[in-house]
Amino acid sequence: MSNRTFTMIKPDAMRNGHAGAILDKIIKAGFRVVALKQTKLSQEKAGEFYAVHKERPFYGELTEFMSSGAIIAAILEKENAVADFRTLIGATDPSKADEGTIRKLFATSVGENAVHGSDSDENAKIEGDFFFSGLEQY
Ligand code: 3AN
Repeated sequence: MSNRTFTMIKPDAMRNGHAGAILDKIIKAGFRVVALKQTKLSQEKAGEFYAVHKERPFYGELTEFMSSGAIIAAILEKENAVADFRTLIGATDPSKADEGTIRKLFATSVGENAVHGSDSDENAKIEGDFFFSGLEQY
């Protein structure tokens, strides 16, 4: 089991002014920031990041949305990071997310759902390395 996960604060949450509140919840939940940056994805880069969803009907919408504005990308560390972070953010569809979760509090729809969280240790490593060099991970 790895102790790291990867997250993005998505363009909807950035535009709606929720980035500070989301980072506060993450840190108060016991995650240590290993790496963090604000950036903006091109549609091509967003497509590369979400390549596993290439065949899904929402792929175009997803890559367009994810390249529509600034994001914050971060690597987070905590025991059982991947599973605990998925619990903290809640279900993909915010209307199905538990009370108090980040998506319940800050997401607007299944497409614009405020935050990304890695779904496995393997993907956490791939996704973190997509945004950060080894020197940037401490
Ligand atoms: P999660 O982000 O909870 O792991 P995935 O991996 O199923 O969910 O989906 C990746 C991203 O694709 C979601 N965060 C969401 O932005 C988008 N997405 C998923 N399902 C839909 C959908 N039915 N319509 C539009 N966008 C979707």
